[in-house]
Amino acid sequence: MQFDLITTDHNSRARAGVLTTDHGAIATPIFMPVGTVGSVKAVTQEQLRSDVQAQIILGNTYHLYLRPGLEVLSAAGGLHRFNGWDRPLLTDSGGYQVFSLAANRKIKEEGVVFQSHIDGSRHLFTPENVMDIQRTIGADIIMAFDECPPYPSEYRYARKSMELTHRWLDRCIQRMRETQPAWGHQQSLFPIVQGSTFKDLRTISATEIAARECDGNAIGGLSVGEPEAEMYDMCGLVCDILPAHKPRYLMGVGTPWNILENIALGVDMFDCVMPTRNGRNGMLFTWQGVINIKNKKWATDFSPLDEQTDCFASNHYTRAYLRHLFAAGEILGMQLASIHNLAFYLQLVKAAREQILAGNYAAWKTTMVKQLQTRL
Ligand code: PRF
Repeated sequence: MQFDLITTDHNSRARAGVLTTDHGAIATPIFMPVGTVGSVKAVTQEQLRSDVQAQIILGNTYHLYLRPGLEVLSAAGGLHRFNGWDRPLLTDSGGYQVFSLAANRKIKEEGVVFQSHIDGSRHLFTPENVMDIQRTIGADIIMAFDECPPYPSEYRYARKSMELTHRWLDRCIQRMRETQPAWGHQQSLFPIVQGSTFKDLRTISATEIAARECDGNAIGGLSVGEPEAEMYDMCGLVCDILPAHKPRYLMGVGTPWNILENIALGVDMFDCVMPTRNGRNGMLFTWQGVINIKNKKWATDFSPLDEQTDCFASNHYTRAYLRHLFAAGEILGMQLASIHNLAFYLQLVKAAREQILAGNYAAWKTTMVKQLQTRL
């Protein structure tokens, strides 16, 4: 994997770059649609490719391991072959889902024992078997096994948890050295900075993570309920420590304005379920602000979903029609809202990149952050 920095903004820490994997290149900053079980909910691969113009999508180790399971994924030849996505893929390690979804989880030095949220069956995740599982799934970028402490966390707990995440990281790195990619293409391991909302812990964690000299680095444990200002403080502090010549990935963030603010702090990669999950609930993100399409006020609004988002959904359907689909409980409503929101997110980061290249990012961001939060 290779990362080429093209420009760093003069008035912020925003960067434009190109990340190259064996499945193709990714222009950064980038947003990665989430395909938890190997499917971006309600959106086909063709729509992702040509309409949304996704460059990389995410899968989850936790979900894929439980269903369809390694036997099927292995027989398929990895996730790329199984779901037909031939562009770059990233898998999260399960070090977050296991804490948010699984029942009766017990954290030990060895790893985490948990019960499946699907059938209650008992499993053990360790740094080693999570690397092995991600080898089998075959994503281009794979994540270290970490613990994401809840917000708020006590200082002592956050420190112990961070130290455990660092020890687990070294076991992940060791396992990667001992094993080979299963499907012929390279896989890069990204370690994850933790440390909750404590500046000294974030400093220690970012320094430790930077010292491992992996191909890229991630920031975890944010956007878990803390105030936005605290997320930006932590993210800025960590970005200033992580090496400039490696990509930085902020996990599970966020709203359109969160993304623009964190790009200004030096983040290159984002993922979030928000455009798809909120889309399925009737929330549309547009260049003018946020819309609840179920609202009566859209009943006879025959304008496009968003004049400024170029995608099949926005170009061919009106707000009034989409509201009707939601009111009638039609499945097409969820599909169109998901496609529109994802296309908007991808066009937003593309515009951010163009502004960085033009040297105008900081001023543009200030205007956009305000506009995007408008409730229409
Ligand atoms: N760790 C992992 N995945 C994540 C997170 C984390 O801390 C977050 C936190 N926002 C989202 N996804 N492994």
